[in-house]
Amino acid sequence: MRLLVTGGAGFIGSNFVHQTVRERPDVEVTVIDALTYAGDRTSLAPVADRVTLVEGDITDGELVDRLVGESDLVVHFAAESHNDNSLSNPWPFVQTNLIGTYTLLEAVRKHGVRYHHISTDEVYGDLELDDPAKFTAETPYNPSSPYSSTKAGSDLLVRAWARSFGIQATISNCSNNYGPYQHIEKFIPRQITNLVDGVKPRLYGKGENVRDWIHVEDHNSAVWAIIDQGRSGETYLIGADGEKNNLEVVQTLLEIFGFDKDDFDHVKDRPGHDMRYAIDSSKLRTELGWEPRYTDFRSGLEATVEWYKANEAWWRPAKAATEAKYAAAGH
Ligand code: NAD
Ligand code: TDX
Repeated sequence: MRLLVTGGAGFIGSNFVHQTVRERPDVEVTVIDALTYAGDRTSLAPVADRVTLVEGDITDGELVDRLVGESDLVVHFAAESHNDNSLSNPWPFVQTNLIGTYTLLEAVRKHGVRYHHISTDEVYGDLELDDPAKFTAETPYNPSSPYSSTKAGSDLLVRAWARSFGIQATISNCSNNYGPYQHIEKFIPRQITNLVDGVKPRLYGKGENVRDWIHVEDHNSAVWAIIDQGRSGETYLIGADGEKNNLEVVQTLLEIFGFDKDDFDHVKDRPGHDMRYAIDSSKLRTELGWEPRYTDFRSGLEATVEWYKANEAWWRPAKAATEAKYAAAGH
């Protein structure tokens, strides 16, 4: 099978490529990635001999048409993915998340190629801390930020292309991922790399916001379950019952590093900050028999800390600029 992975040099996409190469020797992998600040070709170095990396933009219609035409399956990870960036400059989010997805869908339609769309739980907006309901595939869309609204728009394009043009497509909406190769602008790797540098973790607001954490390997095994057995036109929510508030996460990291559990700073909150995400993944579990393997958050986090300690060469070049960006925004 010839597989085209968009955004395969980013966090989740590179882990997906690693997992695919490891577990599916019959799959030929091509990656298209624009290698933005968030993409890093060295994230694919361990599998370089098994993967073709094309440096290119998913809004480039000619290139996308050619690569999709040479594939049997497209898995679309490429996106502008960071909420804070979308608040300072929404334009690249509109460009990549909406126009990029449209460009892929047109090529998929023309060539009759199977398509899987990677999306986020943030399209559903947020929940109250004490809300008994979790997000399901029936929850109405209610995104808060330029990031989540452009992801929501891209999901709706996929649904329309499936219904109106009959493309073979599935969508997955996953909760917050953690694990190796995540850019250090994101919450967990930012705090890990701060702690390595002896800098206190930075908590937005009071730290009461809840995220539903899932290890990236579990996200990607669910994506393969959907590709293998999912029904075309359907949406599957991916989550591993990993709800934690941000304060708990910071305190677990402080404990892992052997520091005092109150040794963190509160910083300016994110405007429009979603309070809580929580995923009901029963459809995926019941229909497709998927189960997460990383069910102990603390040990998953310990392994992630070890990875960042062992791979400083991977993240160090981006650290000063990332922190300068946060300092300018008051975070
Ligand atoms: P990331 O920012 O780490 O990686 C994105 C990749 O896309 C990078 O390699 C970047 O170079 C590439 N890219 C960006 N614009 C491009 C363009 N125009 N053309 C080609 N390549 C381009 O993101 P991530 O955290 O790995 O997220 C991957 C996908 O998963 C996204 O669609 C995101 O919305 C979704 N998602 C992420 C999470 C999470 O917790 N990180 C959770 C649920 C869903
Ligand atoms: O320094 C920080 N301090 C802090 O308290 C940072 C960077 C974040 N936070 C908070 C904000 C959020 O409540 O931590 C939480 C997680 O923040 P992010 O890592 O920025 O993730 P989030 O905004 O929840 O979005 C993530 O999950 C859904 C991904 O970035 C998205 O791509 C995905 O769709």
